[in-house]
Amino acid sequence: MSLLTLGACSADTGALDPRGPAAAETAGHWWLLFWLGLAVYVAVMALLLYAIMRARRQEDPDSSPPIDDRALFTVGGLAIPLLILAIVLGDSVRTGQSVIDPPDKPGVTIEVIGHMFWWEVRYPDHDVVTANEIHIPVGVPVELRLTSADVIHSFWVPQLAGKRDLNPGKENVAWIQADEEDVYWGQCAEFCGVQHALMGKLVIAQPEDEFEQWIADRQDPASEPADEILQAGMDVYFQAGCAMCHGIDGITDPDPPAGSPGPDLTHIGSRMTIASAIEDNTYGNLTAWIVDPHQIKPGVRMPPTDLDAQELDALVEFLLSLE
Ligand code: HEC
Ligand SMILES: [Cu+2]
Repeated sequence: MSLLTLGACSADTGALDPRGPAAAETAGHWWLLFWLGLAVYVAVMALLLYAIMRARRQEDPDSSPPIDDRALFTVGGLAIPLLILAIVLGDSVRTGQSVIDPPDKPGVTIEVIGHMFWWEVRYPDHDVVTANEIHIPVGVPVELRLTSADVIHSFWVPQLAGKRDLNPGKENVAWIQADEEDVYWGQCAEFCGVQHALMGKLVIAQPEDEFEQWIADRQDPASEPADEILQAGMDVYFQAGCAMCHGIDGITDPDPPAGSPGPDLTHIGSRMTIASAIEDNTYGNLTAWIVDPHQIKPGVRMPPTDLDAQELDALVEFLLSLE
């Protein structure tokens, strides 16, 4: 597995380095809990120290003036904890509300369908299908419609928003917004099987015009390969059974419907990563993946292949030509 892809993201990918409104609210709540917890800890430790010193200083502890038990109980045991709990409850209700509703009308709607162990990504208003790399325009709320094709998964891009489950047969709606252009790393956050830990994704936040261009490029179907090697690669693609699980718009017909077994490969050549964002999309990685994906993600739902070097080369060239 290569961590090179993570190099493309910002160094800190955690929830405490928020880059969107929902994540900022959540981080704010986290800091409130942290500072309150720290204050209570320091106060309790100070009292403990005070008690120890006081007992040591006196030869006969019973001679010291009695502590006013009632005041200690009402203030320290009741009033202060109630106040702290009220603050925490109030802020957690407020945070909960603000992460549920987007600040504005969503700019784009994206359907995300969880699979063992990758993410199907569809832009229903634009007729675009892709996988694992979710492009969004920067600065606008993006509506996510989340479902699953098999077991429960959970959508989590820590710098943009909290987690939200993808359930089979029931749609959950969530929203994300990125305030800065960047590539944000995400992970499946609900244990879904052997390769759960390698079920990553990238959210690529781009300026509006670049995003529109990306969408427009993705709407073009692939065209029949012109050159001989690519043509041979396409033949291998069909002979090796890849088309049973993977659609290539314009080449495999009919295009597989939502929930199909493998990621759409119409524009695989232009993706940065493969295998749900865990490897860079290079000739070498792609070749190794096709030879035996189980070397990279044991238990993955794609079979190994038995192609000779020439067939493999043509197949990989063909896939990389699909931009
Ligand atoms: C039985 C169904 C099935 C068959 C047949 C199959 N694949 Fe896959 N393929 C998958 C699944 C499932 C994944 C997603 C794996 C993951 O990341 O968990 C995948 C992933 C891939 C990816 C990475 C895509 C991405 O965006 O991450 C490529 C490329 C790929 N397959 C190419 C091929 C080729 C070429 C063949 C034919 C030699 C083939 N596959 C045959 C199911 C299949
Ligand atoms: Cu998962």
